Amino acid sequence: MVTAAHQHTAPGPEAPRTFPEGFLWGSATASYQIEGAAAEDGRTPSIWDTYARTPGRVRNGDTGDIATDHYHRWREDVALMADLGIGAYRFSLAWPRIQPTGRGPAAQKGLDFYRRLVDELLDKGIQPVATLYHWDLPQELEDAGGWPERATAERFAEYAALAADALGDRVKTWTTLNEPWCSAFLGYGSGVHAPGRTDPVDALRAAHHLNLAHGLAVRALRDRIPADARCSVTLNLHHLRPLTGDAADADAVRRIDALANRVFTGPMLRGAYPEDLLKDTAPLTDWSFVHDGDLREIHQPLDFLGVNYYTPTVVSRADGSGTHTSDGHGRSAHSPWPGADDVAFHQPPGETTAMGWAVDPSGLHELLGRLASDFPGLPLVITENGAAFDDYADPSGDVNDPARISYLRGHLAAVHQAIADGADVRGYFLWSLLDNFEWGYGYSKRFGAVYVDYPTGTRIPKASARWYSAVARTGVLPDA
Ligand code: IFM
Repeated sequence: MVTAAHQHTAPGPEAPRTFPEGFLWGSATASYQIEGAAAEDGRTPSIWDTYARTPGRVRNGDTGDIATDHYHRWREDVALMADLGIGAYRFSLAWPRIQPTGRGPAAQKGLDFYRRLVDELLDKGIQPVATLYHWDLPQELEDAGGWPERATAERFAEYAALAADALGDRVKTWTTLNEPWCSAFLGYGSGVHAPGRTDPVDALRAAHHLNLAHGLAVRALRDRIPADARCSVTLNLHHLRPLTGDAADADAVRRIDALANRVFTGPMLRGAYPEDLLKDTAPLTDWSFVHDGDLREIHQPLDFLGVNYYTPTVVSRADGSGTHTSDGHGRSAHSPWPGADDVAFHQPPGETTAMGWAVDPSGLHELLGRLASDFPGLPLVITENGAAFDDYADPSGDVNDPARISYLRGHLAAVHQAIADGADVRGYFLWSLLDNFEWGYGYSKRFGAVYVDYPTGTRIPKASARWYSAVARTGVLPDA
């Protein structure tokens, strides 16, 4: 995916927005959100199974037990992608399916599921892009301490090795972690994600051990996969804006940038934690959980950086009252921002999606520009972008979602502009292929290009799926 020749076409008044030759058009999902079959073929509970079963955690008491039943309908889902002309499929491997206790030998039935899926993708000419971890930590590893414990990173490297041994001959593009910010700060800080713990120091420890897990896993992958295979990580980089031009608000941006973005890009891409992050959090921890040699281990060469973008984040300096305002990730009495209780989060103006997230493609354009200048030479791939809306099937069975088409068009125009400005963006993955389990929101939010009728499992491509299909097939973004 990262070897394509890149010719940039700047959009002029008459120029069609044509993407570079070889640009990869994909769609994305994640194991717990779509697979179902929670107890099949030896799979054990993950932290999300436990969390979803805890009353009050997930809207309507929804769980991933059945989800979209992809574990049984995978062939149909691959056929759907093939019909839509999608060139790449980003999916995640369920750790508790492959290594049910989080340690020891692999479960062949779990691996067989992914072998069959990948073979089918390859057969249909769809490039598989495998993510090792999209939040479904085996519960046994959480019981042993979870991500705040160093041993979890070591277990992750062993799991990465098993996955690479089994699939490395077929999967050429690997991602270690999806959005480690959510795993660390929503999982162990605010508690709105599994495992639902709320300790700011545990959140920072988790962030470090996720960084370490990434580095160790890249090494395990590189030792096993062919030299032309690619390794990456996907981050949900927050595009931050100050509420006002005041210096205090600029400082709020700096602090959240450290906790949201640079806590990962620092060690992974530069080999060091940012000094300001260590200073801001010094009242909470001395970071002695960072051992000698860890940063060298984390700082592995990557073939591209996966970027997930949905909406920008607006911050200001607040009065330090100790509570935090909603930041779009669910409400909690506990902050996901250790040591930043005096930062307030604000709803950006304008149109929103069903998540309440502001629709603002300019944030994506600016984020890509910043990444291109901060990390020159590192190719970028949009590994997630998309929107939830209140979709429904009309009496004729069609699902019309013009707001999603407009969202996608705006964001793809932003990607195109970023490329024209010089950012090396190699691909775009729409989140999501299917409506699915949206974490704490259960099935109440629909992100799919394909509608899922949950009682029957029936799939209905939405109007946006047909629209995206035309873009993917032609590589050209239509004006309307
Ligand atoms: O559904 C999630 C996905 O699992 C991770 N990125 C954001 C999406 C929408 O919230």
